Amino acid sequence: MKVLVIGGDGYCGWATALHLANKGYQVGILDSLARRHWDAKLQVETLTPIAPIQRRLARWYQLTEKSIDLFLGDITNYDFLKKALHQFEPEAIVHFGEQRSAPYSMIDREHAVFTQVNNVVGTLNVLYAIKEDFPDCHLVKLGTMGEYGTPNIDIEEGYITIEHNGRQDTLPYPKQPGSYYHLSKVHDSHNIHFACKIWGLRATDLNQGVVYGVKTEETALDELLINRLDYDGVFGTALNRFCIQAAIAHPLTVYGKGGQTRGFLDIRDTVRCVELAIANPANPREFRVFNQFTEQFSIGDLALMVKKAGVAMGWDVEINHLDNPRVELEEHYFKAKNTKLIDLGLEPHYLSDSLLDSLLNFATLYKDRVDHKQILPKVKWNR
Ligand code: NAD
Ligand code: USQ
Repeated sequence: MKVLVIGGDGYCGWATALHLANKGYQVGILDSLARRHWDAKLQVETLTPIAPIQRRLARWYQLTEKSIDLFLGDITNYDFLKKALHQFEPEAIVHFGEQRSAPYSMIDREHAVFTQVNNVVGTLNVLYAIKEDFPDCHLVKLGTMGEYGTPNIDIEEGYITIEHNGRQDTLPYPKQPGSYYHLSKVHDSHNIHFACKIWGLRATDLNQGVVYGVKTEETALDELLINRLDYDGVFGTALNRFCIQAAIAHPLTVYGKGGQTRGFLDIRDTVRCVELAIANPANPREFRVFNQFTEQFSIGDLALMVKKAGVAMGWDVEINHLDNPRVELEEHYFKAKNTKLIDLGLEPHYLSDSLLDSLLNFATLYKDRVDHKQILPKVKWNR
């Protein structure tokens, strides 16, 4: 089966493209390399030295003799997108290709507008291209658990059955996202749902939680295949940041009270979830939503777990509660369903002492590359 991975030079996309290629899928990567450019503009770098995409792919081919096609361009450019699709003729498209940082989207008006145009227009173009030329192609789109926000009731997988004035209906679950980035994902979900309804497209929205970890079976094969690992205050995410902070003896940066609770998953499960979604496609006209996370933790508890693992390695790990740069509930109810991917066969890697040890050891290997000035958060929600 031919699968096009949009955003295949990024953190989740690179690991997924190699995993699918390893599993025998014929894979193409489409990426604008915009993320490398945004990093350069912000003067931040991944902890790990990532090779240029062409070198990564050449090394992969040398090691495995499985070739991956490369399409360099931006999906907001419709002509480019159409040409790439005609060249590759995908049977499934995995769409990771968006601006994915909440802080980046909250820097100022320009970054908010850019994020929403890049994400919403890109996805709309993908929908139109599928509708016009590849109507049977299954779209697997990365959404986010943050689309739901933190409601005071259980979070369902995409839909909720409601009784109102004696009548009942099953409706999209209410959305209360916490940044202009998370809002862009809500807009995408609505657009994809609508396209499935009016044109009969088939799509799966993977509402993914926060991803942690760096090694997958394939990216660990060689240093040239190494994945990115972000630690800075804009693109770094909670657990990855805490492990790198511990490795350089920087106090862990818990924002506010630390009771913020989110769904989390190991990057080895990200690649497996996408594989499961592709292997079990949605039906025509179906807009399927899977909650893609394996465990939920509060940020404060994660910091304590990293501290414990660091102390066991003989390190001195401090936890700091910073003034929260975001506007979000710091203590709240959070209970989200995540059974659909398990029902399809996902066997989760749960966060364990051994994973934390390996992430801490990994961070130590590259700690000389850390720019300490990039650790503290600089973007505030309510400036
Ligand atoms: P990333 O920034 O590492 O990768 C995104 C890739 O998409 C980059 O290589 C970038 O160059 C490319 N891209 C962006 N806009 C593009 C465009 N218009 N045209 C072509 N390519 C474009 O991000 P990631 O962490 O790998 O996240 C991938 C997806 O998964 C995102 O949609 C994100 O919202 C979602 N997600 C990520 C996480 C996480 O913890 N990393 C959690 C939940 C959901
Ligand atoms: N947080 C801290 N300290 C830090 C970093 C974050 O306390 O140093 C807190 C944040 O305030 C927030 C929580 O940790 O309450 C998660 O923040 P994050 O930066 O790890 O993740 P988030 O901004 O939500 O975004 C990330 C990805 C995004 C994806 C999302 C999944 O960047 O692409 O959509 O995780 S979810 O959180 O489930 O919406």
